[in-house]
Amino acid sequence: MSCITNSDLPVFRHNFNFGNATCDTKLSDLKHSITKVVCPGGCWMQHSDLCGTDDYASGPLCLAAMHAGLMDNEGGYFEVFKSDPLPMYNGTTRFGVTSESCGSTTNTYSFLMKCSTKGYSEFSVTNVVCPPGCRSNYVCGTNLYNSNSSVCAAAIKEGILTDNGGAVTFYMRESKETQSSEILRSSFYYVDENTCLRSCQNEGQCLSGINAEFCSCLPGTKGEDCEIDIDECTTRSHNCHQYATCNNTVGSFQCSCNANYTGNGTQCVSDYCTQSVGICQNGATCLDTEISYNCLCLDGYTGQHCETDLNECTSGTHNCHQYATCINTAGGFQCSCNANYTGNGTVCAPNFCASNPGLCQNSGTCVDTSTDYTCSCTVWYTGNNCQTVSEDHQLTTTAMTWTESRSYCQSISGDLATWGMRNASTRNWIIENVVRPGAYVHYWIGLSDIEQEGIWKYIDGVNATAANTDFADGEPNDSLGDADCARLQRENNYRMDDDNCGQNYRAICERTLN
Ligand SMILES: [Ca+2]
Ligand SMILES: [Ca+2]
Ligand SMILES: [Ca+2]
Ligand SMILES: [Ca+2]
Repeated sequence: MSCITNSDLPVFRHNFNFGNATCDTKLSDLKHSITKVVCPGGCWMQHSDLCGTDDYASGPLCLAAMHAGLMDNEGGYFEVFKSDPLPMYNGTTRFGVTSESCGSTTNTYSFLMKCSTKGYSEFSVTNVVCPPGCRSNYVCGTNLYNSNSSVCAAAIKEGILTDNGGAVTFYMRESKETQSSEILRSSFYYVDENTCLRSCQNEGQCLSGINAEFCSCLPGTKGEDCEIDIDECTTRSHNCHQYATCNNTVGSFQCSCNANYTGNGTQCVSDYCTQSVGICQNGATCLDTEISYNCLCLDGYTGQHCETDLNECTSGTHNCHQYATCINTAGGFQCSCNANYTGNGTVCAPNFCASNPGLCQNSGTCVDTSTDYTCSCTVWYTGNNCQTVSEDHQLTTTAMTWTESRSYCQSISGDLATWGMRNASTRNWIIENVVRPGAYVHYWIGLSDIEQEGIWKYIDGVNATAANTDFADGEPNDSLGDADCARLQRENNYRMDDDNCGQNYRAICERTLN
């Protein structure tokens, strides 16, 4: 008979305790070789499927105990043993309970210990009474016995029982190979009272048997002396977080959160932002996510890490005025009013006049408009910038003194006529085209002898001569002794004469040459 290895054994559930039965509990509900049972009262019934006498194949557990004489209908405590099946079972009536006959079945249940009863109990310490004649029953192991072994035959082999039978006590030894499961494999041994001397490693507990000592290993270790560390990391029996690294240690393991995560190893949360200061650029806010991080960019930046400046000028997100130029900057933009415009860039107003001194020529007045500018020209000039002469001479429309007339001519950016009077052909042109259409007799011009009597001088500083001045015959004659201002007087033609400056006449105003 080959020895069944420990790993072939059925699993043994630590903490499983069948202690409390009900009247409905069947013999076939028993999972283990030796079970301690407490039955309630009132389980008697007249008809049932109870089969067998002393050895039972099937039926209610508590009713079988009554048939076996272990308790009455008040209930009670007893042990029930599983052993090898019989060829057939006979029915009888005992203690008021009737059982049937039946053929062979998988297990035999008995309240009397059998030689084939296996050392397999849910209790760590179990007392049994072995019948005689168990020496040849199945045994696997030495000192420490596979739980498939006959508990009585093992006791005989151990030397604490003869083939005559008797009471023995055995101990379960649980082989705790894993931390994560309650499913444990089992074996049993017999104890002596001597001190346990075996050196168990890794804090394993020494168990003292009759002829040997054993190590009961802590979770995380295995082996005869608990010398083998279980690598929880490679056997995947660790509980490290998915973002943690498992590090095997002797007897245990450690979980440490991966880079950029923080926690105790079984719980790890993203911690990128704290551990990677500055990963979000340009003043961005870093936000941890479950597996990574996000950068919340300030306005004006874009990109995963906010590393890219947003070009507001090309993307059209700027607010520069139509008369401004957009200038992209890192993190923003600037608006600069174009040449000839002034303002803050988002509002720009025309500023042509101040930006361009002399824009309007010839004493023209510059006025900015909503879009550009206009020039308001003197009467002598025209054109967008007053650059073109429009006329050289103009008659006053009101008769005034010589001085008043001169003031008027000066008020329209001219003066009384001088240069136009000194050139004969020009003078004649003025007479034919400017003076005659006015059709008055007298017109003041810019010539007088106010500074020095008898010395006639134009108001632009040029002295009058016979060549440049066309006084009428016999003039000037200073009539009444106070004729100091010159005028044109119509006879056949217009010629010059002197007259009292206080007379009210019209006058010829003239464009002042630059
Ligand atoms: Ca380990
Ligand atoms: Ca920008
Ligand atoms: Ca005079
Ligand atoms: Ca005169």
